[in-house]
Amino acid sequence: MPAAGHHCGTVVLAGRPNAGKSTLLNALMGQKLSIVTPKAQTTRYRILGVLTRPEFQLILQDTPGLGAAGGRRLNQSMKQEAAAGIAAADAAIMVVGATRWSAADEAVLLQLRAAGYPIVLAVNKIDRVQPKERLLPLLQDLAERHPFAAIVPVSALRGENLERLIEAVVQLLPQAAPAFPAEQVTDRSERFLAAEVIREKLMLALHDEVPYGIAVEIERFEETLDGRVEIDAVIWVEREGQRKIVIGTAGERLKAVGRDARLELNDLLGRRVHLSTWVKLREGWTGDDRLLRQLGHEPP
Ligand SMILES: Nc1nc2c(ncn2[C@@H]2O[C@H](COP(=O)(O)OP(=O)(O)OP(=O)(O)O)[C@@H](O)[C@H]2O)c(=O)[nH]1
Ligand SMILES: [Mg+2]
Repeated sequence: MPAAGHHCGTVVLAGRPNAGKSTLLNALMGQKLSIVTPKAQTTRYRILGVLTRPEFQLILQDTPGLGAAGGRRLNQSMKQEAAAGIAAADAAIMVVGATRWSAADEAVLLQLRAAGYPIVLAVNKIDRVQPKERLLPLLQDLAERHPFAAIVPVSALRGENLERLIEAVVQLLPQAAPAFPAEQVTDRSERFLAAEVIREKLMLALHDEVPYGIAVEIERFEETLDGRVEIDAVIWVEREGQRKIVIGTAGERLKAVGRDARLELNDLLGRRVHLSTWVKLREGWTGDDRLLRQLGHEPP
């Protein structure tokens, strides 16, 4: 296909933890690809969403939140994932909350500026601002911080103003032929998405430090002849105490997590899912490069 008039390029979604990057990716795509929880540092991996329309192919890259504290190898790997996502892009959507500019936002902007490409600022969670006039002073303040290519107030949660955001970024993309087949929506496998859905349900069910000490690994992902999918998942925990918490009294918590995950996977995969889970202890895995690599991380 000739590239004339057709735009294609990669736009990284970058921002501090919890700004709403993954919610925005899913909303722009019109389907859930990246997991979302109210807890900071939910996203650990980069994930692409490929939005294809006749005039453009917008390759969106979700990244882990930037500026999280902590020197553990897992955190370093997340930071590296975000940096690699920023390096590989043609432009950025910087996601901030519609409250106030923080030191963490400033750090993200510095990192994006160094990339040297245009930045569109998505001011997210505007559904929380009432009355709407209260946004104006914030938008003025934001406009003075950087010559953003555009500043677009949005609500990823409610799907507000997303077409304007798409228009603003598509303009910035190079003229090029599509990089992905039109029917491809992500670079990630069903196996990866399944592990992430299970991790999301775990993170939602767990509190304090526990969500940060768990990881999910799919050991078996098999389609049966009658069209079901059988999934064996290992839930890694860092400490013996975490195993007990994940399993819960009489196994109740793990059972509920498994049910929630299975229901969502039925929809996601469009097939009946049979899910088996095992909770296993690997002391200090968040600092163990070998297990991190096994889990698809790339510790620096
Ligand atoms: N009210 C409101 N909440 C939102 C909006 N967008 C996201 N959220 C909520 O903000 C929380 C964090 O959303 P995520 O999409 O996981 O944020 P993230 O930036 O991907 O976070 P990390 O992956 O941890 O860096 C979730 O509870 C979302 O439901 C929005 O437009 N309005
Ligand atoms: Mg996220």
